[in-house]
Amino acid sequence: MHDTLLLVDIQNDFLPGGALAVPEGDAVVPIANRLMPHFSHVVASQDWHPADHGSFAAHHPGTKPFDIGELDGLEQILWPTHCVQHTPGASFASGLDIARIDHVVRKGDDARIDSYSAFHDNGHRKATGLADTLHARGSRHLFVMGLAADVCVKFTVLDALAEGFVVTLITDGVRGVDMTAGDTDAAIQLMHEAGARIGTTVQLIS
Ligand code: VGL
Ligand code: ZN
Repeated sequence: MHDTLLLVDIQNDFLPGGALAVPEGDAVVPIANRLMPHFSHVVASQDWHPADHGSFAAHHPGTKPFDIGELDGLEQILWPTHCVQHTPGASFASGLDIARIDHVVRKGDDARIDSYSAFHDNGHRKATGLADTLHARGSRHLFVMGLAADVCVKFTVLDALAEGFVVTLITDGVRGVDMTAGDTDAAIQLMHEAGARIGTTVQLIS
């Protein structure tokens, strides 16, 4: 058994057909299902925004999704309205075997604060509590996969390394938004340079 699998934002809105669809985002669902039985702990993050969340372009007159704007003094990519609390888009992907998830961390639930990382909001103002939960359980090695590689997975991995966890990025288990071509490859390179190990599903289950 491996230590802890961290599933980042595998939610309907990030799958094809969703409000903020990640190309091939649905490909990570069977990979997560295949991996979960091989881990002692499975933790999932969930992007969980109120309808009036300040990251939504709809709340910034004169802007459109993917423009750069501002939120509470921080530069903010303005996103399509996504992962609104209690809507189907915010639910875990329909095919995901959620019975195997033993802890869920919700983020982005304050309208004035966005949180890409599962550990901290973007301004590093407040911890989500995930690091404490994992430390309390004795988790030391996190295996990270999910969506989106170049947004929430990237910041989650960088924070996990900063929190002192050993981190393995499961490369076939991530897909990126690629707002600019090459963003996903650059994100994987950055995570690796920051100290993340690189692994694949086949390596982990054989
Ligand atoms: C995400 C953009 C906005 C993600 C969340 O899960 O990668 N991306 N909110
Ligand atoms: Zn979001």
